[in-house]
Amino acid sequence: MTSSDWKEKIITSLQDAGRRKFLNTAALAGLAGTGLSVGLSSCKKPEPGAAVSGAGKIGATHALGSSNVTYGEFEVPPGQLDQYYTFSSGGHSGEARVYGCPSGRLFKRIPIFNLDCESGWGITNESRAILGARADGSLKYTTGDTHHVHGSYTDGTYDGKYLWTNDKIHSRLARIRLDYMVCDKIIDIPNVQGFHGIFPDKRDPLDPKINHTTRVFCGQEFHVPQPNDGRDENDPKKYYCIFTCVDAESMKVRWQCKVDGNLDLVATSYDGTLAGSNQYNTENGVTYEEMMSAERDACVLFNIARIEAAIQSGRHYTIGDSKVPVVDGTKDANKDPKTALTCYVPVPKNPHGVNATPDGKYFVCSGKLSPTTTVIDLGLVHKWFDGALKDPRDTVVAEPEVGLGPLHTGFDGRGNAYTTLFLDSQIVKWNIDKAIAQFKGDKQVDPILDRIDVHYQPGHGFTSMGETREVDGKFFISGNKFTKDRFLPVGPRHPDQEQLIDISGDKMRLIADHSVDPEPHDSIIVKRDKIRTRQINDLNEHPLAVKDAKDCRVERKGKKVTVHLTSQAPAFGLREFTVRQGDEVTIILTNLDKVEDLTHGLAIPMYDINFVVNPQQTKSVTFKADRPGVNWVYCTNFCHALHLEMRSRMLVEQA
Ligand code: K7E
Ligand code: CUA
Ligand code: CA
Repeated sequence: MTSSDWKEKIITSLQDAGRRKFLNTAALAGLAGTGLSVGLSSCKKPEPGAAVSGAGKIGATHALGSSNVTYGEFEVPPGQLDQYYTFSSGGHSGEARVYGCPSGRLFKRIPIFNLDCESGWGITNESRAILGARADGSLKYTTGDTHHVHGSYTDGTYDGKYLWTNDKIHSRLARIRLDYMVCDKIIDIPNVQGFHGIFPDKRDPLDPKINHTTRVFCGQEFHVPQPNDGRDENDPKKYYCIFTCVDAESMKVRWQCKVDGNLDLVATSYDGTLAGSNQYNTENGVTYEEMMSAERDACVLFNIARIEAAIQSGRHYTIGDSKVPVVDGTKDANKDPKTALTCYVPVPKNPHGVNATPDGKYFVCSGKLSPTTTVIDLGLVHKWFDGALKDPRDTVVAEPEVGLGPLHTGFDGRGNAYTTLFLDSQIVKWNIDKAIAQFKGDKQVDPILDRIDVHYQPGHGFTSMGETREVDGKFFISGNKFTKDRFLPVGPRHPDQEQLIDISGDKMRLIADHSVDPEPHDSIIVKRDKIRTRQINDLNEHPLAVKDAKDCRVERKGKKVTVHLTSQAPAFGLREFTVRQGDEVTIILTNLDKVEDLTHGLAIPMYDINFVVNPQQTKSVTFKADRPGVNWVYCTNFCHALHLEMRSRMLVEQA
């Protein structure tokens, strides 16, 4: 198909969807011209008199779009709990977030790659050890860009143990332990720039007894020379991308696989045998014009067992200083399907998003610059790897036209898929079997079942339990990138929005507008009974815990001073302590309170120290006492009727 054919197709679908003319004209201009301006200035204004948000009034019936929606049935009244957790990435805030679903209430922000003075993340020694320091003691990085959060699996569903998320900026993988909902590990992924897609495996392809996550796969979006040490800078044809496998438990990088083109999102099969990644830059372009020059890009599939066998047999190399074994997954090195490590399935055009259907059969890749989604049959992919199928393209079993700018797809477990349409500002519901029948030649069948407007420009879309075998088909959340008129204005920077859609019936129903901080990308909606948190820390988990108020003391070794301190409402274990100007002071604070939710804080004026300790938790900070004088060390977290009185004096003596 030539590029003018594509424009033709787009124009046709524009005419089909004539009611969004303004948007679509802008989109068309964007696609035909500069590309990057697509749809951005084209958000629809609501009809005069239409309810802008139906979420505010309990039980009231609002006209939302064309359908009458009663929000009351989804209201979570005071004192009631949500049915689901939504775990969300925080984009360039560098954090992750925990919401309730369907309420949309924000429960927690989990600091990861960012600094957070509420918890003391990036301030305490414990969090700094996780974040990683340079030789001079400063933090290695203080920014991050989290795009995707995914949970650990047992038996094809969430086991509530871990979440993983990526830092696209600095190519780091972070793990969150879900019992405390805190980040417990961050690692650097070597040889990689623009680490974007991420997905845990769902079982082991080699050992049938291992039915839980043991690997996390990571995709590289930006191609670079390898090693990236100044060589081949002006020769983009010699830039490559790398697919990385990390051990889920040890968080060590196990292996890497070099690929042609780039990697964007990542999906894994339910049987553990395959991982896949959509590629929008098979052109190896360095400008967006180059990156969108080909009619088709690809979804590359990784044969995990073969890659690990190749590593075992020593068919690998290393890059630069990195000791990680790398195998060659490029096309040239994998011409024979029977030994190939990778299979490149052609997919139109600059695809985005690859999602595994919960029946385990397919990967669905969204076309982005093509108005289509591509359904890849994983059984046929194995046939190709067996040598029984000649052309990788023969693994494609459907390619329905869904609308403009398809990005991500969620599933309901009833055979239907829900794809976000960035340019159309819609969610489209389509049936996978019908799409397959249509692709086979049945002209009577229309796979498109329903469309609903969202406000506006959705990116990620995901369903409740939708990435598990326990998919329940109740809710879809549309992660919208633009809001404009949907909320009270807060200045030029608008909040983003996650719109909640009821997908339990034939027709989708928009049931709530939830504002969210910029900029969530991906989320997962997890049944609440999958998550079992601990409400009190274990006093023994910190080796330096101050286990008794009687153990509070100041210890000096030369210029290094350690203050062993406890907190117990409404007092710190030491009412005052004295150090000398020039001392390097470490304060170790254990919260001896055992009452759930009885958190204390510790802040020191002029020393940039601020953190909290939860019941039975210990944290520490180290700083230089460089100015003489009185410093009121105070509790920052309202803990007691005498909270304001909960203070200690740090006396810094003149040197
Ligand atoms: Cu998951 Cu936003 Cu990084 Cu698609 S990406 S929208
Ligand atoms: Cu302790 Cu406020
Ligand atoms: Ca491309």
